[in-house]
Formats: sequence, C-alpha cells, structure tokens
Amino acid sequence: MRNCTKFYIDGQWVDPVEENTQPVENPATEETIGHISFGTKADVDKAVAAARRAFESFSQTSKEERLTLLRAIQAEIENRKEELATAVSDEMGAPMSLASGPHVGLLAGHCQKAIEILEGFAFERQDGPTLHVWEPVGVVGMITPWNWPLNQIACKVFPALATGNTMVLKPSEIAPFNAYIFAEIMDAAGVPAGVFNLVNGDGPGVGEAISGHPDIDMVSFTGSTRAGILIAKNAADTVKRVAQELGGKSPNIVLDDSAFTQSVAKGTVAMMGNSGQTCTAPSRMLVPQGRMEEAKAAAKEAAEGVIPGDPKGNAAIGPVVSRTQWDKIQGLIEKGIEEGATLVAGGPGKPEGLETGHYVKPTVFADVENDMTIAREEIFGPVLCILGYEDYDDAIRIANDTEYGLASAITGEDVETARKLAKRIRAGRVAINGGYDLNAAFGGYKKSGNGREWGEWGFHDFLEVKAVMGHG
Ligand code: TXE
Repeated sequence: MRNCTKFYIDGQWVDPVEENTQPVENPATEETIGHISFGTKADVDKAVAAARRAFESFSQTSKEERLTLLRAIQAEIENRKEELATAVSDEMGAPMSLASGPHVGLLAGHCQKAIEILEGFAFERQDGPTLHVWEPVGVVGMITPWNWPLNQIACKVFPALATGNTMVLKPSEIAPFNAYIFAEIMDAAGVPAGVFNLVNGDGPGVGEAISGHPDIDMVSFTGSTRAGILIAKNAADTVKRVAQELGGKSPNIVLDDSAFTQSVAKGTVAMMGNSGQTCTAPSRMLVPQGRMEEAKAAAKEAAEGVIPGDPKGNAAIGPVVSRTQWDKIQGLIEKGIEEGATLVAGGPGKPEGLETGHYVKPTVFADVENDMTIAREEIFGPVLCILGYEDYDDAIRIANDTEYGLASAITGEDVETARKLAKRIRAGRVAINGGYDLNAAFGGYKKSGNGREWGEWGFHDFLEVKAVMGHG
C-alpha cells in the first residue's frame, strides 16, 4: 500500500493544511493500492508563495547551472525507472512492457531533449537596433492528466525548468504515484527549494485554485476540452497565459496506393495502444469507399489479435483507467450500434474471463458516417471507426470535419501526394507512414488547444520576449 499523503512544497514534504485522504485504485484489480491527500486553496497558496520566492533567484541562474540540474535529474530518473514503470502500470493499467518502454521512455527522452536544446538555445538575439531577450514567464501552474502521466509532466516541467521558471504541479488524482516519485527525483537531484512544488487534489479543489491564482503567471494544462474551457475561463480575470493540450479525433487517411492490408492492420493496432487512451490516437480511419470490405476484414483480424489482459502479464493492452471511463466508452459503443455503424470486432461488455477490472473489448466500427456520435466524440478507449471516402478532396473534407485538430496520419507509397494532402489538414501534426520525433512540435488547432509542446517549441511556451531598444 502506497501512502503518499504529503505534498512537496518549498523543498520539504509537508502535511496538507486540512486532512482529506483519498484512495487510489488499480484499474486491473479494482483494489485500493494506496492513498493521497486532496489539497485545498490554502495548500496552493503555500506552494505558490514558495515558487514566487524561488523565482527571484532561479530566474537569474545561468544556462550552465540549469544544465547541471537537468543532468542530475536525468541520472535520478535512470535510478528510479523500474519504480516509475510499476507505479504507472499499477495506477493506470498500462502493461508493464508499455509502462517501462514508452511511458518511462518519454520521460527520459524529453529530459535528454531539454538538455540538448538548452545547450544550443540563445536567450538573446540582436535584431538591427533592437536586442530581443527571452525571459521566463514566472510561476507556472501545471495540471496534468492520467493517460500518459509521465510524458505530460515531462513536457511541462523540463522546458519550464530549462528556461528558468518555477512551478506548482497538480497531477491527475487518478494516477498520482508516478508524480510523487517524480517529486522525489527532483528533490534527490538537488532542485532548489521552491522551484518545483507538488500539490495533489482534484480539479474543483486544487485545479481551480491554480487556474484562478493571482500570483501564478501561466497555466499549462493537458486534459479534456471540458476542463480546458473551465480553466481558461477561470484564468481570464488574472490575464495569465493559458497553454492547453486537449482532446482529439484524429483522422488516419489510408491512400489507395498503400500496402492496404498492412496499413489498415497497423492503424488498427495503433488505435488500440494504451487502451485507446491517447490524445493523438488515430480514431477515424479513412479508406477508399470501394475498399471498405477489405478494410473490414483486415481491421477485424488485427483487432482480434490485440488481446487485453493483466498488465503484469503479456497482454497487449490493459484495462481503461476507471469505471467512469469504462461507462463512457460502453455508452459510445452502444450509441454506434444504435446509429447504424457496422460492428466488425469487439462490442459492448467485458472481454471473456476479465470480469474484474475495467477491461474493454478492442472494437472496430465500419461504414461509419462522419456525423455519427462515435465519429465526433473522443471515445478515449480501444474503439476504431472506419469511414469511406470517394476521392482526395472528400478525404480532406472528412478529415477536417471535426471540432478537433490535434493529430492526423496519412499512409501511402507516394510521399509527394501525402505531403500535399498533409498541408490541407487542419491539425497540429500529420504523421506520414508513422513518423515520430521528439523535436517535432506537439499541439492542437481548433478545440484541441493552443501552444506547442515538445522540443524547442516547448521552450517558447514558457518564455516571454522582451525588446530592448535604443541602446545603439
Ligand atoms: O480528464 P480531465 P478526465 C479526455 C478524454 C477523456 C476525458 C475525461 O476524452 O475521456 O478527457 O478524462 C484536472 N479546473 N482526456 O475527466 O477532467 C484533473 O484533476 C482545473 C484527454 O480524467 O480533463 C486532472 O488533473 N483542473 C486528455 C486533469 O484536469 C481540472 C487526457 C485532467 O482531467 C478541472 C485525459 C478544473 N475545473 C483526458 N477539472 C489528453 N488531451 O490527452 C479537471 N481538472
């Protein structure tokens, strides 16, 4: 049983101002695996005061001092990799291979990238008569979700630290233990008191205290569009910067010239990864209308090969994170059937033999129309929708006919055609035949958010630009 009821404020592990202990569940066993405290505005006030004090000196540190810190953090991550993976697997249900692979790998990878970028980053540039200076925004409130918890912490904490900001992190109350270990890593690495603070709690309690706080200069949020809107509204009175990475309903356009069966299979398996709980998941597969039957057969075979099961065993996917998410997904699967999509694989209910745990059958719907609920709402479960298109223009029309614009994919042999189509998609990312790069900008158009994380782009999210003129 993990008891992580303290908060990390001003370099100390402290008790919450008011006691409010809450259980944390393992979604595979439905058992309580530990406890955290839910904080209040009073705890946030303490953390913000510490971060504000620390900002005075931390904002003046040299690039070399911050590089030394990032390298120390990197070494501590290395020491705690197994514990981090176990925490992620226990609290959000990721199979151990996924947890110790991509989940922890992204944390370590973003730390390494932050070091590389900081090494070459210029905080000043002379532009004719004007000197442009990049300075830290100040105290940053960070609110993160549970689906790729370490990645989301990494995308915020490392660039913010590299650029001289101080911060208060509120991780998801559903998957908080990995963040607790992360705070221990920051402590062990010698991050100065007050630079990094951790306060646990829920959205209405700690989240709102952060977004509305008059002494926080910026909120960096990843989560649902619903919460993102509430955060932006609550932040408006203080005119703080709000960076949001929200939901998605990403198209994956499979072109006629692709190795069709393999492309459909690959897209199907990609949708199911992390139990479909990825904001960039390729949830709408667009195939040439004349090849719908072929696509159905390939997707069915691929989906049936994705075996859900115990995250501690060899299963391809674990459960989804909570009963609430399971209920939401089931409701949408029922809705898909009701609205007339063809159920090709999976369907409602739990997979055979997995009655305990929030397991979902890898599900594929075909003959989906883009105005159906399953094509419009982010399902956030292992559920793929296959839609038919007539020609390229039709494919682009369908791809862009969504309120989201986070990611997209194009699969095809002719890269020139794929590139031309990529430019017509209104989304922050287009992966042609599965491209992947930790330096690539990550962020959304439309209701998928604003701002850009990852690589050098992530640094700019946490920087102000000052123009110093008239000194020539
Ligand atoms: O997310 P929430 P939930 C989407 C996905 C999923 C749905 C619900 O569609 O089905 O969101 O997930 C904090 N003020 N994504 O409910 O509520 C909350 O405590 C301030 C997409 O778990 O957005 C947590 O720390 N903070 C997504 C964080 O917001 C608030 C990842 C995320 O929780 C708040 C996760 C408030 N009013 C879910 N309300 C992605 N973009 O990857 C909640 N929070």
